[in-house]
Amino acid sequence: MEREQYLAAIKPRMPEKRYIHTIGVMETAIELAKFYGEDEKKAEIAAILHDIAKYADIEWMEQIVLDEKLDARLIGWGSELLHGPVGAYIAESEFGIVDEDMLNAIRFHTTGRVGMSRLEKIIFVADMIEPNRKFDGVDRLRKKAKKSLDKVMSACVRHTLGFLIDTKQPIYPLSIECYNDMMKRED
Ligand code: DGI
Ligand code: FE
Ligand code: FE
Ligand code: FE
Repeated sequence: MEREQYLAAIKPRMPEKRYIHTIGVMETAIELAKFYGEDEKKAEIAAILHDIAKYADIEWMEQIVLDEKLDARLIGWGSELLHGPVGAYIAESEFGIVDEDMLNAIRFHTTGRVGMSRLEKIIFVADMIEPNRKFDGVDRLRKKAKKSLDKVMSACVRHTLGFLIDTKQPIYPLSIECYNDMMKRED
C-alpha cells in the first residue's frame, strides 16, 4: 500500500484534529529518519498508523488485550495506554504490517520501553514535537532533535513524566522502565 491509501484508510477513524496531528508526525518522522539514517518508508507508515486505535472502543480494546494475550497490566488504564499496543495489533491484523520494528514503534509510542530501536525513538519523538504540538519547552525539544536522537528521546521522556507527576497521574510501569533505561545510558 502507498501513503495515500494508508492516509485514506485512517482518516475516517479519527477526528480532523487527530488526522492533522498524524500528518505532522508523518512529516517529522520522515525528516528524523533522513537525518538519523533510518528507513524513511518504515517511519512514514509507522507514523501514519501510530494513533489508529486512539478512538477505538475501550471495551473492545480490553477484549483484544485478553484475546491476543497482550500485556495484562493494560487492563484498567484506559485508551491513552491501550491505543499503542492495540494500534500495533490493528496494523498487523488489518494492514498486514509484519515488520516487528514498525509494530514496536506503534506499540510503544506512548510509553517507550527498555532498549528502544532507532525507529521506535523516531516515532516517539516525532509524536511529541510535530509542528502542531504546542507546549512550553517544545521548541527546545525540536532543537535537540537535530543534535542527538538519544538526548531528545531522553528529554521527551523526562518531559512526559514531569507532566504526569505535575498533573497527579499514575505512571505506567513501562514509562518508568524506559526513563530508568534512558538515565542509565546518559553520559
Ligand atoms: O496519542 P497522542 O496524544 O498523540 O500521544 P501519546 O500516545 O504519546 O500519549 C497519549 C497520552 O498518554 C498523553 O496525554 C500522555 C499520556 N501518557 C503517556 N505515558 C503515560 C500516560 N498517561 C499515564 N497515565 N501514564 C503513563 O505512563
Ligand atoms: Fe498516541
Ligand atoms: Fe507520545
Ligand atoms: Fe500521536
